[in-house]
Amino acid sequence: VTPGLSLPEKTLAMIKPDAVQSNYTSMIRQIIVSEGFHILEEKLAHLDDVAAKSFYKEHAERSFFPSLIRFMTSGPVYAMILEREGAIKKWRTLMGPTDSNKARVQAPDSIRAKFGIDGEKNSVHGSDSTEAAIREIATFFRDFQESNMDSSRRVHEE
Ligand code: RTP
Ligand code: MG
Repeated sequence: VTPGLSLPEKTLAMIKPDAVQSNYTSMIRQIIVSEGFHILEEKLAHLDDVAAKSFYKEHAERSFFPSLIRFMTSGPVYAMILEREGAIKKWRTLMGPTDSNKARVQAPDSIRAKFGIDGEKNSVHGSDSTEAAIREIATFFRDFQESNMDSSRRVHEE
């Protein structure tokens, strides 16, 4: 490992329907940029039932799943591909704990503390692994190739 050389990483960030509806998109976007993330792609989208169920399929058996799907299809979302060193973990830290009320106690500077409503309507989503980031980026940005995910691989392929 070369000291000081850190590879950029990509993650999928999404502003959820509660925050888009409340016109928080540009404020959240500004925080993301000021925290050193580059926004490579961004778009407004409206998930239908099939897309929302597929996106959160890991939670299909949970009691909150039907409510989560109703919420996630209730209005437009704003999806972004973020890039920076350690993007996956750093974006989840900036989001804060899942429950917005817990976030206001444990991480008052986090986005969920500032913009979330409760344990479901929590303003933002972030991929939780490299595999999830690849899958979730492909959900919103079909043209974005998997080979672009890892810049070290890209360098070797060129
Ligand atoms: P996300 O996937 O949206 O980034 O959130 P997360 O990793 O922090 O939380 P996760 O456990 O993956 O839950 C996904 C989303 O489901 C809703 N949820 N509701 N009512 C509840 O108990 C409950 N628990 C989770 C939230 O919208 C959460 O972000
Ligand atoms: Mg999650």
